[in-house]
Amino acid sequence: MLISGAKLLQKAHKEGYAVGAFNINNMEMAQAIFEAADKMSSPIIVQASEGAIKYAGGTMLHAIVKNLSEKYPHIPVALNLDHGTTLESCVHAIRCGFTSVMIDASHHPFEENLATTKEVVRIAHAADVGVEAELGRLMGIEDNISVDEKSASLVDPDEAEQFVKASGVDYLAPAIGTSHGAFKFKGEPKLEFELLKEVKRRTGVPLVLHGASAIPEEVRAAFEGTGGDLKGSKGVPANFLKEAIAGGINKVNTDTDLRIAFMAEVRRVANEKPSEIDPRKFFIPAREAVVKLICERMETLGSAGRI
Ligand code: PH4
Ligand code: ZN
Repeated sequence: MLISGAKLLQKAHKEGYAVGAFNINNMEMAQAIFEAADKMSSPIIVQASEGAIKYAGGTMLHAIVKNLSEKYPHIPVALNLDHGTTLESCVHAIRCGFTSVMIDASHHPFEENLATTKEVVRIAHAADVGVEAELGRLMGIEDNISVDEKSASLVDPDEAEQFVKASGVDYLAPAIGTSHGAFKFKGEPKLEFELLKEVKRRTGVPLVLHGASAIPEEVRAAFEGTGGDLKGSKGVPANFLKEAIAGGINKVNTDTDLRIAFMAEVRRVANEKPSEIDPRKFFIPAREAVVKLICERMETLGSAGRI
């Protein structure tokens, strides 16, 4: 059932687990996410970025998710706009039928971020749509960055408390040292767990971890085994994900892991059968690899068996 992201995440927040928010650009990824949710009896968030909407269309992506939610009516699912950059982008997603929107105005000054987020909240709540906002900037914490640079990129708990109260946002993404993509850390992985706990204590809302792909060794090896190059890639280790959930994370954004798992299989088939021309011969094993990865991730997140 397609429900509001706020409702879905309130349950996770009360019961202390996290829901995986998996990105889609096409039908196969959406099918894999629902199939894994069905296998693991897990709620899910399916999300589409502005890039995904540009690629496939908001009404198309909504139609795919709506269709799958009718095929699997027992699965609670929210469809989220990931990193909406403007009010107009959020309104467009709401018009397309999304049940959650992220307004990412975190690169603007605090007051501007707050004013835009407030306006999105006003419109979204009237349509029973949940709202996510972000504070701080997503970037890995590297040993060689200055203290000033580091604190400028991380969430400030005072601001988080004030922001959540004043905006009425339903869930918040605090920057605690993660970044998007396959290259998250130069040295050892490091996240600011104490800061996370402080933000949770001060805001009392569900929190979101962006850039949460783990890049499991077997998935990276499968990709590199086909001649792919992910040298130096490093994700968020599974035990860090668990610690983050214990610290208050309830939504875990995962895109890169899905892309690597999917493309490793596409590459394998292309290598093994150079004359293969049927897209289904590539996409069926690719979809299965994504199902496997998501099932394992649902165990780590504690969302398995929560339906
Ligand atoms: N996201 C995914 C952003 C995808 O423009 P685009 O479609 O490439 O954007 O919000 C994440 O937080 C994913 O984190 P990950 O890279 O660690 O999977
Ligand atoms: Zn993100």
